Amino acid sequence: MNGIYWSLTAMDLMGKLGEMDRDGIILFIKQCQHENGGIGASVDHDPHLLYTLSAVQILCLYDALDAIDCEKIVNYVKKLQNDDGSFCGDQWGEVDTRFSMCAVACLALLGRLDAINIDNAVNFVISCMNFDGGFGCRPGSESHSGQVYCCVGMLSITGHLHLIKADSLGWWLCERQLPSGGLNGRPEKLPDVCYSWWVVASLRIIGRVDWLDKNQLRKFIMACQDVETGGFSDRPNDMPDPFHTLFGLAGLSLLGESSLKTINPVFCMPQQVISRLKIQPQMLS
Ligand code: GRG
Ligand code: ZN
Repeated sequence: MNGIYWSLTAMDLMGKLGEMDRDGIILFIKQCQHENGGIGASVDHDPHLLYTLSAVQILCLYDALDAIDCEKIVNYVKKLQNDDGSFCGDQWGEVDTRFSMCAVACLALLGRLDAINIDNAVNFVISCMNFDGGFGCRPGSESHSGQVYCCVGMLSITGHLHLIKADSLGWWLCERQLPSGGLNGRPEKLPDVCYSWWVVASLRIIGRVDWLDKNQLRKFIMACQDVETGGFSDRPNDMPDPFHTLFGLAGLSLLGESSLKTINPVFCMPQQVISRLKIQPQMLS
């Protein structure tokens, strides 16, 4: 399910969504929905918030939310919220700020943020903020750019960005840029093209994207495109895959690439889809 979301969003950014099998994909999503409302990664796989969000995103790309039982999805998401405001990813109980983002993004796309306790959800995310302004997966966990994107995105959707230490976080995020121009996910790690999304989208949401050297980052992303297949890999000369292809293109779109549609930095979907749904996540300037 994630793979379909990554690939379709990449195609949509390039104006090629029409080349994909709309009916087959919608049928596949229907076959992945369970009685409890949740959606699995594939047919006969357990339901999980990660795939439920991807499925909702795909249906939004196709303007086809009416193809599935959305009220059941709302109930599934609602039941995964814990008393401390956090979310489990599924019935087996793992808690992570990724799931806070998945829950609120999913409900916002369905127009049903009223179904959960927003104050508790925000308090849990804020309890995962660290001294460096970054966020981890649970209280006390190390800051990681992927988790930063989830927490900043969640606070943007719920209108609570004023709770972020934007200057400290912006500084930590722009320190992710390495001499190659690429970005890493946390200190001392290798650059990876997908952080052109997790880091740059976070900086865009908090209004500090100009703190990066955009030309150098663009050069790094372009060097990750495979000349034979056209896909993007994590680093130059590695094998390309749909995940890094989406986040490479999405990063280029954030950097202002005119041959791509404009991407929404919170939902990682074309801005025209988010505008059609009349969703306006908060952004700092
Ligand atoms: C709407 C796009 C979108 C996503 C939904 C699930 C989710 C919300 C976001 C995932 C954010 C995340 C945790 C991204 C990081 C992915 C990644 C590259 C993990 C690898 O981590 P490490 O520590 O890799 O193994 P490094 O790069 O540190 O070596
Ligand atoms: Zn990566």
